Amino acid sequence: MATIFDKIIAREIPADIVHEDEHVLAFRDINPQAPVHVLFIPKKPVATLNELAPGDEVLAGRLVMAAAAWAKKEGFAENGYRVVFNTNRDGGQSVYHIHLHLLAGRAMHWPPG
Ligand code: IU
Repeated sequence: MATIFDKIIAREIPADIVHEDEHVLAFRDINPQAPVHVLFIPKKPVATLNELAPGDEVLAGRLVMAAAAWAKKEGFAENGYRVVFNTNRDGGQSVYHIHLHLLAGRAMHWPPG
């Protein structure tokens, strides 16, 4: 099922895009939970981590590597940052198109809420 993230990919609604390549789009979260909060999404729609299938290893790796490269480019690698895939209800997922949250710019807490 199409989500709002498909509309962002199609440029039907605006987003503050910070990275794009053939397979991955990254944009700033509209409700940031840290000074820097960016979502990395695959252009291919996959609802949750549960729907990742054999063959999606590269897709999942691309998200992680795009996030790490962006964090490094923006100068967050040394101090650190957090990446999170919220999954389904208990994970706090609200948009059913997988997205890797990248949070940076402050010390994170553990355990998370
Ligand atoms: P979640 O892990 O599914 O809860 O994360 C969805 C995120 O998408 C959440 O942090 C929202 O603030 C964010 N978001 C957005 O950046 N732009 C939108 O148009 C919508 C949600 I809807």
